[in-house]
Amino acid sequence: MNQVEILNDGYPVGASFYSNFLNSGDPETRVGNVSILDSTLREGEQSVGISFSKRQRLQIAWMLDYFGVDSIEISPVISESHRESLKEMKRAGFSAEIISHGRALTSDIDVALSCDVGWIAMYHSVSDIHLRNKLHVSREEALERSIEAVEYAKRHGLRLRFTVEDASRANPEYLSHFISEITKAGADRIGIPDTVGIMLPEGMKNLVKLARRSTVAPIDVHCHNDLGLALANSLASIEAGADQIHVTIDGCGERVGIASLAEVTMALRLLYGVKRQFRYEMLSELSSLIASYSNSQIPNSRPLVGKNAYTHKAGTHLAAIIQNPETYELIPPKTVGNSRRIVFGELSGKNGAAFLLKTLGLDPSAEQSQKLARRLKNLRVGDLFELGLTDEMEAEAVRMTENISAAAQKN
Ligand code: HCA
Ligand code: CU
Repeated sequence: MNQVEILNDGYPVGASFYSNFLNSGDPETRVGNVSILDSTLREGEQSVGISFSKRQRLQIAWMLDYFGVDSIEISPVISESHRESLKEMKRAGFSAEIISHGRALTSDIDVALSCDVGWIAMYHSVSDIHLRNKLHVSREEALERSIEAVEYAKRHGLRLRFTVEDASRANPEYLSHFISEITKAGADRIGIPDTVGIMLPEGMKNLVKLARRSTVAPIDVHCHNDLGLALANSLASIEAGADQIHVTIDGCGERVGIASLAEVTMALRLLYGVKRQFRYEMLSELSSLIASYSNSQIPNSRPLVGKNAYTHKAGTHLAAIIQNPETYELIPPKTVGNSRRIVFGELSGKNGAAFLLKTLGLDPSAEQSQKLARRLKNLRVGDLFELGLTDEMEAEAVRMTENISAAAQKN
């Protein structure tokens, strides 16, 4: 199976063979129909260093819609500029649903109504730590005012997601009761956030199952990345029956953010065989766009879209990569709009050295390549330089390795 076939038709051997989930066929699972809500314009704007202009918001929304996300979330409560952005997004006629985010307060619902939206998201904390230290209300009051807010929104003809903020730290019995009462009051979806990123994947599954038992409404999950588990927790959630995953471009958001659009959509595709028509090749561009709008750099080590995601260095890797990139790549870089690079230096080895000389216009013998490799190693200069590979250079590399191995066989 080549790299493209993996993407189109099947799973990499390891994932399909070892995943219990794929073998178990859990009937509760909605993995195949999972949808994606992008919150770059809401959660993402809560990142340190991000403050989008109206023009930037609209461009991001256009691109997300074209990429193929199901919903795009924005909060009109923040400012007049956000309200105008929301209205422009509505006028643009996207395929993605526009979700207006706010608190479970009639004043926030009124703002959404003034923007003429069909779908809103409202949130209210449910953990004791939030109720006591942030909102200063009892559990009963919290439920009462949440029900009132839901009923108010329903009376005004809105469809709504109710997010039980800090669900992962709430009392489970109270949480279950809260979700079922909110559903009875008319909530159309329930959002389960891991607000402080405290969950393990197994725990997240149990949390989603508890929510599933408490409501018939579809379930969203929103996993924060404080321990680096946002992706794992999001995937675990859909295995347990969640319907929609919240993401942002590059995982931006409050503190260290939430699950990333690139990682979630690619994992769904590669590890779960979810067949969605996302334009994965836009992922690197989306990532660069956010970096430039926030005056920051994409970390080189970012999975899939970072500069190092397809950069190969060790001689053994270079030798294999120039014969067939599948040896050390999960998917071809072009799939996500990234590109392949090679680092030359003391670890290059003879194949790397041969490739370097060839690239510089020489036609090295196996011995010359060997010499250069030895010299690079002895110089102890570390990485000498990095080269981005074009298609022609890769084709050349393949021809060259064929020549080298033919010559080696003759000797
Ligand atoms: C917030 C909290 C929230 C809400 C999530 C949601 C969280 O910053 O408003 O509405 O889906 O992480 O709990 O982002
Ligand atoms: Cu959040």
